[in-house]
Amino acid sequence: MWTEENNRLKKTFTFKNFNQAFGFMTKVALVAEKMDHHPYWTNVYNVVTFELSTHDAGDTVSDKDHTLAKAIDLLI
Ligand code: HBI
Repeated sequence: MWTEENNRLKKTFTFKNFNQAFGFMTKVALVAEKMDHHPYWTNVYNVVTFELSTHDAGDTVSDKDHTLAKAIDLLI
């Protein structure tokens, strides 16, 4: 579930292994580039964590973040 805190839209995804996690990240990267909206994210082995915000909107959560969050969920 995406949660909003400290002007960030956050969610953590856990995969079976690094290959699964990185394959997911590759798909997210292509979507993000198409949207010209890029996530702050971290990856450690099988865990990918997003903290979405919009610099251009004063570093707060905007409609673009919610749209990207929905697109990310569709990749699972
Ligand atoms: N990605 N998350 C995020 N927030 C932005 O404001 C943003 C972005 N990607 C590209 C982008 N803005 C462009 O409009 C330029 O500011 C680089």
